[in-house]
Amino acid sequence: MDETDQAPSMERLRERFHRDGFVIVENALTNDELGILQREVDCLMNFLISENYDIMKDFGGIIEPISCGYIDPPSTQMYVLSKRAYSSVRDLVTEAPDTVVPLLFEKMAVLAKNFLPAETDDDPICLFNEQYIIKTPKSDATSAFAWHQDSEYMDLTAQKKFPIVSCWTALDDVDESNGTLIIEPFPRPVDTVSGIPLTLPTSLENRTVQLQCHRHLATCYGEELDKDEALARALKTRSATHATTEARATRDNVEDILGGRKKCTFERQEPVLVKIPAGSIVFLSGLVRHCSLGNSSSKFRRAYMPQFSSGQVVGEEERIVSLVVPVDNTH
Ligand SMILES: O=C(O)CCC(=O)C(=O)O
Ligand SMILES: [Fe+2]
Repeated sequence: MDETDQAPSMERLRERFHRDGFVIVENALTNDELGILQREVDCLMNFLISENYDIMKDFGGIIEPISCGYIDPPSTQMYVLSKRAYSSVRDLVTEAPDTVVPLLFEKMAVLAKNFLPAETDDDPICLFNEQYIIKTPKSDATSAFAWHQDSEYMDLTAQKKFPIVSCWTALDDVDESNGTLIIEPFPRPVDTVSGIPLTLPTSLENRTVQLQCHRHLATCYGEELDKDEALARALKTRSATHATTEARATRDNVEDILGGRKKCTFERQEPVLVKIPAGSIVFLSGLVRHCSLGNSSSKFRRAYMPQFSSGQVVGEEERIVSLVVPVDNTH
């Protein structure tokens, strides 16, 4: 059966994630799960609007459930460190049965784990950040994001040590009219002699190897494309899939590719416009280059984006960058 007829296997998704720096899982959430997130973000937005905030001007469209002002500031900082504490503070925002907690820790974290190195006692998978990203209607002038990599939000020390995965979750159907993402996949290594694309291992178990690999691919990016041009090119290649090159690809030793022992060139890939239904998730490596468009439609565009890290992210002088909440139950 052709891959287009069935959902790709997790192995295939992992392979694509490490090759391209991102992967899209359409309709990853059930309608119930989607409803929980939509109701929570609507509640937070309504609160901010009732307090006369301008979501774009005052918040840049970013709403953090715990710190946006909807609940009183937590009395201790324990929630930054512990799942139990995080869950109880989080449940003050939206109470059972509408709680986001199981969706966050049991569904999103479990999916995200597939794209991070296996956890160890020293390096548990952690919730690193959690936010909604809102684009108000007709906000095209203010709601676009420039090209960036999500790991840029961490200091350099942290960037070099901790792989992160952003789970960008569409809470509305998204396309070029309402502020979707444009992603430039990692440049792809191609054997200089045979012209055959090389594939990297599907699971880069070790934190250092995964980070080295993604960082190396990201250093091969060319100049940032002009956004209009990126959109035009993405629209042109939208229907094309990577299936043809996938079929010919050979698996190669990642150390040989990264260490320059395997003679390969890195080919620039066409930008990808994300056009997906609400409830779909784009898993983004912290190193993949992406930007987003403004919302020129007459409706809100809502997205939810928890981010997970391999290890507890600390930067210079061991300072905690954001959250360091281990997602499993033993912590
Ligand atoms: O939702 C968007 O438009 C882009 C958000 C994004 O890339 C980010 O917050 O890092
Ligand atoms: Fe981003």
